[in-house]
Amino acid sequence: MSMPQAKIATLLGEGKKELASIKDASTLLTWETKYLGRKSELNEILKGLKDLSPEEKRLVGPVAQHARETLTTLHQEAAKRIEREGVDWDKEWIDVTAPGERIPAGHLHPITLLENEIADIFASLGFGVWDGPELEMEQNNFDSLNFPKDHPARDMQDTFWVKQDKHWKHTYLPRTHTSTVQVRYMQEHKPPIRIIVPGRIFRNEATDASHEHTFHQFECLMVDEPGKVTVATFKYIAETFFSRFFGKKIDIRLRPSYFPFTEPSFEFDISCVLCERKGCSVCQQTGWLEIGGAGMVNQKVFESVGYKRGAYQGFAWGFGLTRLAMMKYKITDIRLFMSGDLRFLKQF
Ligand code: FA5
Repeated sequence: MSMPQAKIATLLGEGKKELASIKDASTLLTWETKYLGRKSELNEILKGLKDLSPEEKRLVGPVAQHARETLTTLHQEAAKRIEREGVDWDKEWIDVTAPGERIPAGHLHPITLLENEIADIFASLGFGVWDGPELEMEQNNFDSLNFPKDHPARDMQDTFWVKQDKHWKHTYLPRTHTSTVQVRYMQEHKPPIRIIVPGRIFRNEATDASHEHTFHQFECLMVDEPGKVTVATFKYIAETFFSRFFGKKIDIRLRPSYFPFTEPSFEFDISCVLCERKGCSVCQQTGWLEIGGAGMVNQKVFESVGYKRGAYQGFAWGFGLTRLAMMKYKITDIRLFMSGDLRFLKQF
């Protein structure tokens, strides 16, 4: 046997023998450098093949290659063995019966939860949910709802006016109530109508514990032929809704009021959910809580959406959804809802 073949056979034999007794990764690395590394004897032989005669090359080449492949395979097997043996099974056990770790996930905002709850109650009374844009035409927010041109609600105290673009055909504003959607809906649909409209609205107001500039309202509109939807229908629907919402019998009280888009108009109160009309600090000892405005839709509004005067009759009502949330969850500062404070939001 010529020199290189003998050397290769020795390397193969010694390599195998040493490998069998290696028990840790760093010794394995030293072994790899010695037998398979760039400066290893085997590599030197492989590099030297080019200087051999064709005859020698034919004899030595395959033997050297084979030795390299064999040592490489043995090295891989040893690496796996060492990894396996290196695991401390006493520490590395898994309790497959342990409960999983909860992945942090977001959830719906308390106002959205309430909107869904309210929509469910109204759905059971035959009402559908409708929506409208938050940036609205002055026409739909005021004119079609019979607000006079000089009505104080249009001035800077109540309305956020946005910078107008000269290409806009209409004057736009962030809507100041959800009653805009009454107009939009009736422009596109003929009675019978039974809809509710939850939505965000904007008012240029100084804020305090019970006033926000951005808050949620809730509109309800029911229209049909004359005589089918009356104030009594409104009272029944309102009482049924609030009793289901608060999970106890709630009474409704109407007080005369004024809204340009309803005639007659009323403010409505519900019996105090905390003291049941005995009088407490929340209802300021009156036994009643102010909750919203309502009335029979003004015939001028019907005319503005293209209905014939006298052809239909119905009621509309709107209430502060955020205020309702405060009552339901006993929250004393309205500003918490829009604060984005996770300590508050995580409680829902
Ligand atoms: C309206 O906005 C009428 N569009 C309601 C209506 C609809 C009347 C249909 C008749 C027919 P008002 O401005 O009163 O009305 O607001 C309604 C409710 O929104 C109030 O009762 C109150 O609960 C709530 N609200 C008003 N201003 C604020 C505020 N700054 N912060 C929080 N809630 C408010």
